[in-house]
Amino acid sequence: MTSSQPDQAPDAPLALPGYAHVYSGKVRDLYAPLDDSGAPRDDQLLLVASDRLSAFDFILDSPIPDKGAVLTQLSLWWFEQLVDLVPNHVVSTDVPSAVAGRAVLVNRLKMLPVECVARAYLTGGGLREYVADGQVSGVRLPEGLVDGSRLPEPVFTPSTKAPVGEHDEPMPYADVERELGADLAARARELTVAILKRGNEIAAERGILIADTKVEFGLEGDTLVLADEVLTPDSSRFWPADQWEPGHTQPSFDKEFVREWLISPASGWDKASGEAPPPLPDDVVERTRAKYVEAYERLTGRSFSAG
Ligand code: Q0N
Repeated sequence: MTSSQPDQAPDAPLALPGYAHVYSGKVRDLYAPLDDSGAPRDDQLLLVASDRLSAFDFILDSPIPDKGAVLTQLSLWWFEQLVDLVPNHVVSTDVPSAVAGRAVLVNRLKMLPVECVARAYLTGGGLREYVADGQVSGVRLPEGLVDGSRLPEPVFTPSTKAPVGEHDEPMPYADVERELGADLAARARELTVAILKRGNEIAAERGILIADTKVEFGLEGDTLVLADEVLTPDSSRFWPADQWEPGHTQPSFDKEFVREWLISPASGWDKASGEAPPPLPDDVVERTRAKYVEAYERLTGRSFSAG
């Protein structure tokens, strides 16, 4: 039995012949391909998306079948839609059969020590900053905005990269410039905002709003390269466009049923208790799986088939 703790790393990683496990995050695992002598290569990584789901800062005990594959395929599709804006780290989708569909071989980059976030709509931490002082990440915003309001322009709101189990903290843009230099900081900001704008142009036609997104960049020489996953429900807030109504918390496209059940009396769980949430009922798992598939199919216009 898994013991869920807030944002705890998962149990023993999958053994993949020909690869060495190097790191496990909340929902993704990294491996290094082994060379002919059995040594880990230093130029590539295998990025494996799991079926794990986080809610209320817990990794739930119930995996969502195919979530890792759906998000991997969605990310690959977005990389193609963005390739005229930014190069990406993808090398190949020829991966071990044990992780087929949910893993990507990528170029190993020198990762920027900054979480690059852009917000098109106001909610979460951005809303808290706005309520406190009328600005978000140093950008003054109009008066009268509420939870869910669309911003006049997307805003770059970088954050620190916190270790697993801790929360990312907002990072003043001046600190980003100190870390990266003014030139690289400006390029990362422009690209992050451009990715969110392009994402929303495409998603809007398909009934989804992307409230905000977090992207990760690495360097290949002097070139900024888009890494990790991009514009997925794990890295972004997806909202159903037809239910968008500023003034209250918007329903999450993917996690609505999970959150609704966990806070309902049926779960018997108290969010404030510090206890691990209980396993999800099968129908909540199935309806959540269906939301990931729906997001993929609406956005890409392709049908998702597992395996
Ligand atoms: C990458 N992480 C680990 C340390 C671990 N293309 C890439 N090249 C190099 N590194 C990475 C990628 C990608 N994608 C490394 N995640 C992605 C995450 N960090 C988190 C903080 O602690």
